[in-house]
Amino acid sequence: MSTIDVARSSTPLDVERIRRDFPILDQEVHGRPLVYLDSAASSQKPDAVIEAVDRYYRHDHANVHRGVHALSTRATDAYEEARQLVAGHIGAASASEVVFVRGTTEAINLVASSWGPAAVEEGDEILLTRMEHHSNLVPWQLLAERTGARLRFVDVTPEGELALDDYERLLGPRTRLVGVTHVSNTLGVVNPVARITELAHDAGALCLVDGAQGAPHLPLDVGELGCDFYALSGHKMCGPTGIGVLWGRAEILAGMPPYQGGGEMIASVELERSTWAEVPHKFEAGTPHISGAVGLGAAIRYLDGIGMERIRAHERELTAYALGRLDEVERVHVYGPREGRAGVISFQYGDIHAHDLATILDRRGIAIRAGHHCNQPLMEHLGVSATARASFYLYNTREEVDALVDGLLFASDLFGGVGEPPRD
Ligand code: C6P
Repeated sequence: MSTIDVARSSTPLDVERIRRDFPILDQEVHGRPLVYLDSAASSQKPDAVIEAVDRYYRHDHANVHRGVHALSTRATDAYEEARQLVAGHIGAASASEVVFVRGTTEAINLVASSWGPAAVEEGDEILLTRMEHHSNLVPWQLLAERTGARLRFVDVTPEGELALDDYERLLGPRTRLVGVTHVSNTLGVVNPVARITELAHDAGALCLVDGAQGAPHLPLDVGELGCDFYALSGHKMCGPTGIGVLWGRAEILAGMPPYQGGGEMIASVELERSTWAEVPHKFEAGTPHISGAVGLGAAIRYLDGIGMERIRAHERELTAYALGRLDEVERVHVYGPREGRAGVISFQYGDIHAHDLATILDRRGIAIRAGHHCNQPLMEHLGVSATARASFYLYNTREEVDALVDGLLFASDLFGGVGEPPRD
């Protein structure tokens, strides 16, 4: 890194400038300025992404890898350039390790459906954690039903971190795969996936990382993490919906059978049998989401232009500020650790139901999420059915955190005070 790069990487974000890149943020909701605190569900999109998709459809659209005409060549180039951008952004050894899918959910289903039946036998174990999103639970339940494999679950500590001692205890000679979220979408905890992978490999298992909440917010290098698969969703990192990535180590992807059959994924087809294209095309049956990939490429250019270290630093600072402000409000109970967390804060506010709270805040223009966050087993572990959740991204400000806190106090007044939060 040059001195200029070092200085740049530590320069705080000019958030007011960044906010001007996101046209949707400049609006009123129920007569108040929008305060968007739901980026963990889906992030907003900068002009650069909206314009890239618009430009693609206005000038370059045709099907990819099929035509020799100019538009098809341009569309193919744009699609494959997006793959290169993703590869560079996540530290992949080669763009051919980047498979375009619909999102994290499809990426994990791909691995469970393709790698799973070929690699997992009755009595083998898939080791997951109690903080996994349903997307990193249900595909493995389906695999376990098909194969007779056993699912095991690493515990979560009372502080909301992964219990690494429990992890080491559960890893064993029958463990075939460890599936872990990089960042919990409820607890906000950033899991030590490099260490988790190292231990998985020592036990002879592969490691799949659910990066839905990691990739948008953390500098990423899959080589450094050492994992075998990394799944991410474009729509949570400033890109369009319906596009995401499965990254896999080349030799593992090469050994996996296709996930879906159809055009584009074949080398040759006879009536009774076919041979497969090379990775990644083997896993991209049918016409792909070309404009989505183009938009994701633009999102990555945008994020890299700002710098993931700076985005992470901004979110750290904002999260610390938000935790401090929430501490000032009596009867707020925050889930997850104080330190080393991402910009996701799940909480209870007294005995106000999370859905009521989210509705009251919405009337003040504040968007938070309420519910189980597709984390039902974790909710059960926490002893609640739902939490309220505020989540931040590069465009959020301290003033928005203040608006959230004011909104909580308003809700308390509305109810004539709040009772004790449910205890975990
Ligand atoms: N979490 C949330 O509000 P998809 O839907 O495929 O883009 O992402 C699924 C997914 C997988 N893993 C984690 C850790 C996630 O947080 C998500 C999506 C959203 O928390 C919607 S439930």
